[in-house]
Order: sequence, then C-alpha cells, then structure tokens
Amino acid sequence: MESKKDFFLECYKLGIIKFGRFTLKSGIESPFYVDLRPLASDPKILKNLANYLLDMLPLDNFDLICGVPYAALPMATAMSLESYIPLIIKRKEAKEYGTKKMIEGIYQKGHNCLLVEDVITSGKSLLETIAEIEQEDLKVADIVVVLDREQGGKQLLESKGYRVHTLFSISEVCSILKDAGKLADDEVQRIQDFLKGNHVQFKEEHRLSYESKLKCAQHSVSKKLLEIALAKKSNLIASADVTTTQELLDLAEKTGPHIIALKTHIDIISDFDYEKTILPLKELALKHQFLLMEDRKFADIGNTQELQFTSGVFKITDWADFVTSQVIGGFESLDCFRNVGVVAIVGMSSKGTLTTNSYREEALKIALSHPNVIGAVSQHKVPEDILLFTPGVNLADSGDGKGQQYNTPQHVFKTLHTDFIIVGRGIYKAEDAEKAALTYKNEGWNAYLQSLEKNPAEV
Ligand code: S5P
Repeated sequence: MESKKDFFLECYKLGIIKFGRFTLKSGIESPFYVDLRPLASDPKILKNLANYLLDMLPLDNFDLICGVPYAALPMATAMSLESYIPLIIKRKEAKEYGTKKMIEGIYQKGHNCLLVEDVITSGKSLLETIAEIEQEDLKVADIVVVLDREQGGKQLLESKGYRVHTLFSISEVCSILKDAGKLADDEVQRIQDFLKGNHVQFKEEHRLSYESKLKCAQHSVSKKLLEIALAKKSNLIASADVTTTQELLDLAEKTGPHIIALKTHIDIISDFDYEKTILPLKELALKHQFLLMEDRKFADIGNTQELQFTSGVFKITDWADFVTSQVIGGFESLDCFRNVGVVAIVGMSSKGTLTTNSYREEALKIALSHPNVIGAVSQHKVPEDILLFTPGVNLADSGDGKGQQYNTPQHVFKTLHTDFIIVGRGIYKAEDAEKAALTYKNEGWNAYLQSLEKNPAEV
C-alpha cells in the first residue's frame, strides 16, 4: 500500500475536507468542514481505507464489527469483507413494527464488538451509540475512527475506559496539506486557533458597493454607468438582438426607463441607416438616460480594429459610449478605442468556450492594465478594480439549445459579485418587454443588495 500521507492526498481529491468559513449545525463558525461520505464512492479507496483501519487494530479481540450510521456503514462493511470479521448493523431508529430491534445481524450476548466511526468531534454521539449496543449485551472496548477533529471526543471516550484508534487527526491532515502546497500558513493558523478554542478571525468576503466603486472610478464611462445605476436603482443592461430599426427603437423606448445601458449588435440591423437608426436611438438614450454599448467584440490587430471602429457604414466611434472587445490581439490592439470605454471579453458564457483559466488570467492582465478598459465580460469573479458585466442571465431558461448557458440574477450577484447583468431574450422575446425589463431590474437590484451582506457558507 502507498504511504499514509499519499493515501490521504488521494482521499482529499474526493473533496472530503473543505477550508473556508462554515456555520455548523450548532451555530459555531468553523474554518473547515469534513464529510467523509465520498470515500465510499471510490471502491479502491474504500478497500485501502478498510485495510489501513484494520492494520491499527488487535484483530483477534473482535467477534463483530459495527459501523455508526450512516457514513461509517460502508467502511465497516469493507473492513468486514477484508478481515472476515462478521458485520452487524445498528439502526438509527428502532423499527416501528415487528421485532423493534436496534441491532440487525447474527450475534450472541457477550460478543466483543469493534465500533467504526468516520469522524469524531465531541464524542457525545458515539457514547449514545455505545450505550445502545451495550444494551443488547454486547461488549464495546475499541473504537476505530478515520478522522479525529481534535475537539475533545477522544479524551472523553478514553476517560470512560474505551480505546480509541484514529487513522488521521486534523493537525496531521493540515500538515500533510501544507507540505503538499494545498493549505496556506494563515489557514493552518486559523485552524489551530479554532482547535485551541480561540476566537477565529475570518477575512470578511463582501463586495464593494456602487458608491465605493464610484469613488475610485477613473474612466468617465465607468463613472456615468455607476451614477445611472445609483440614480435608477438598476444594474440592468438590455441586449437588443433584434434585426430591424423599428424593433430596436421600440425596445429602447420600452426598456429605456429601467436600464443603465442598451447593448446593440448594430451589424444585425437589416435596414440600418445612420440617420434613421442611430439618430433616434441617441435621442432615446438621452431621453431615458441610458448609455449605448456596442457589442462588436473586436478581435483583430490594432490597425484593423481602428478601421472597423471608425469607418464603414456603422461609424461606431460616433455614437457608442462603450464597446466590447476581445483582448486576443494584445495590449496595443486596444489603444484605438480612445474616446469610449472598453469592456474586455475575458470569459464567455457559451458551452465549450476556449476561455479557460489560463486564458482568463492572461486576458485579465491586459484588461487591468489598459487605461481604456472599464470592465470585463466574464462568468467568473474579477478584481474589484474593474466592473464586471455578466451576460447569460435568464429567469426562465437554463440554456437556448445553441450553447448559451443561463444563470439567474441571484446566482451571478451572489457568486460572482457581478456589477451589471446583460439580458437579451429574457426581455425582447417577452410578451411585454417593458414588464420583463422591470422584473429583471428589480431582481437584479435586490440580488445586488443581498450581495452586499456578509454571507458565510452554510453547512
Ligand atoms: O459570453 C458572452 C458574451 C456576450 S457579450 N455571452 C453572451 O451571451 N454575450 C452576449 O449577450 C450575446 O452576444 C447576446 O447579445 C447577449 C445574450 O443574449 P441572451 O438572449 O442569451 O440573453
């Protein structure tokens, strides 16, 4: 068998221990959370675990093995299969009919039973289980435990005369994970403080408000967006993916009062005409106080992007307040967007996108350092110095059958700390686009307010 340390690292990959901030059932905040149930889903690991546990024990002492329900049941079963020591099963509650037995299986009075437990904390629930087993005239002298949380359980049981054999302790696990580079020094310190019963200081994880972002905003477009958001109590950008001027203007008129920006794909308007499309659109933007975001997603060398931005029929530079651009052309490719804000495409919402972790990391470096960039489009958190725009938001659907993946406003504010949601079909395909815009506006704003609250993970 591999070393105990390597074995633990294998187990760790199954997600059996998590570090962070957890509110336990007791209301206590813990810097770690343990759940060994996933171990049973990997047969090789479960078999190895059984052998590690058996290796620690004087096996001749035992007539029976019993697991504490439920997490230790598969462990006890695997130990029984590996050692040929017979298994008995302890019920959680007595059957309401028939025998009313608490213990199932074949056993005789006076048999010595090895008790198996996954995690020991205070030891109180183990004591209750032992009492129930002893009531059936079985003897318990040894308890084997996979992980000792070092919160007094072992001492309590030993003080009552039981032998407690533990495979891992939380301190040992911390040092294995620290050596393997999976746990930082401050986290280890926090766990040690917690185990000593000291008050644990958690980093407060909460987002910056629009007001604080406004104070630090450098770019005039970021400032305008944040000011409008605060004035309208909205973080909604409507995506106008419609194909005629009339539809575009209708949508702008209906949604205008509720949005902070209207996002266009101007090249899908089949009857585009600068005078008839752009001039009235600009008037509506002024009337309803929203900005124009052209989602052109530039993706070329600087010179070509400059031409695409300033020339052709669309003359984006003349009317858009901000544009989207890929950053695949590198830092200097963004220099041409001098008079507008740029929202860098860092991560996409579609299934199978190539915007992997490492791509996003590199893309963010450019986005954060370029003075024209005001924000990023992404489905992941970004540093608070730039604004986060999140498309792929829909209250009714989880996808569109063409690769788009949707989340709710609640989800993106809570988990990504997004700043602005972008909603297309959720609004323009609705029977009443104005009503839909109002719904998304309210959902988005409430989700934003909730994301300002400090929210530790619940267990
Ligand atoms: O990753 C992205 C980036 C963008 S800008 N995923 C997206 O969906 N978008 C755009 O957001 C997309 O081009 C479309 O205009 C809008 C989403 O529309 P919906 O109808 O799916 O809400």
